[in-house]
Amino acid sequence: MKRRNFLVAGLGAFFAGCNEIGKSDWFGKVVDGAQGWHRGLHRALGGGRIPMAPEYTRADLSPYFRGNGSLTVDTDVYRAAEAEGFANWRLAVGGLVDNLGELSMDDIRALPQRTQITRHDCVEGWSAIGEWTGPQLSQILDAAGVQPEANFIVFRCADNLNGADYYESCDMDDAFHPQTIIAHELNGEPLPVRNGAPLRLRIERQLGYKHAKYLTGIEAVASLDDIGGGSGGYWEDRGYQWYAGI
Ligand SMILES: Nc1nc2c(c(=O)[nH]1)N[C@H]1C(S)=C(S)[C@@H](COP(=O)(O)O)O[C@H]1N2
Ligand SMILES: [Mo]
Repeated sequence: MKRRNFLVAGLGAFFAGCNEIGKSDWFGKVVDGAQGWHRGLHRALGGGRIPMAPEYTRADLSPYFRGNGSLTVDTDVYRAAEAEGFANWRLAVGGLVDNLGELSMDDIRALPQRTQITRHDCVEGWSAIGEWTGPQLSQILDAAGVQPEANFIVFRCADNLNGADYYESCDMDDAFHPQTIIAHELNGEPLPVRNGAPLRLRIERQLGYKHAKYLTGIEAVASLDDIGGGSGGYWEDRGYQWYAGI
């Protein structure tokens, strides 16, 4: 069965909207019209200020953003994808959503983009400041239509460490947080392989291991019990905290 590409329809509305009522009007309608989780989050926060991670300036950028953990993906599929510049990479969107689908790299780049300069803190004792660009995860989740039973978003990765697939997860507050983005650029360039090419999560209020690299899919789920080792992430299954707040 061919999966419906829900975002193409969404973007069609976007471009039609530009002609008819102007881009900002359309965007305003989408924001006003946010349903379900998105609206719930704003209600839960009382419409007040959302706690944000600090952002920095270009003068603060680390000269080199090192890689950590997996530095590439040791599979033929990944090597072939790298050889073609990740032109045919797909991000699957599934689980408890109304519109299952797959986003192409063009779909990801066609969404409204957010750029943020943030500090990455790894529990191994190093930090680096980088400029990340990509669509907010909330844009993708709103297009997908997260069902009310969903409590978490799971992030699937292409790499396998010592026999276990790397994965991560977060709650809906972080999933819909404005600084949670699916990054495809670091410092204005496509993501280097060591930093998770072609797509990686940035979830700025949490520690380094939450920032899943080599993303292949996102899934809305009710419970984390049946995923991986049941603790919500590769490192969590090995004893690290699930909520890794900075
Ligand atoms: N898929 C995947 N994501 C991952 C890792 C990994 O090994 N595989 N390592 C994590 C850890 S511990 C850190 S500190 C950051 C490192 O990101 P960087 O390689 O861009 O420095 O990625 C995180 N995300
Ligand atoms: Mo880390």
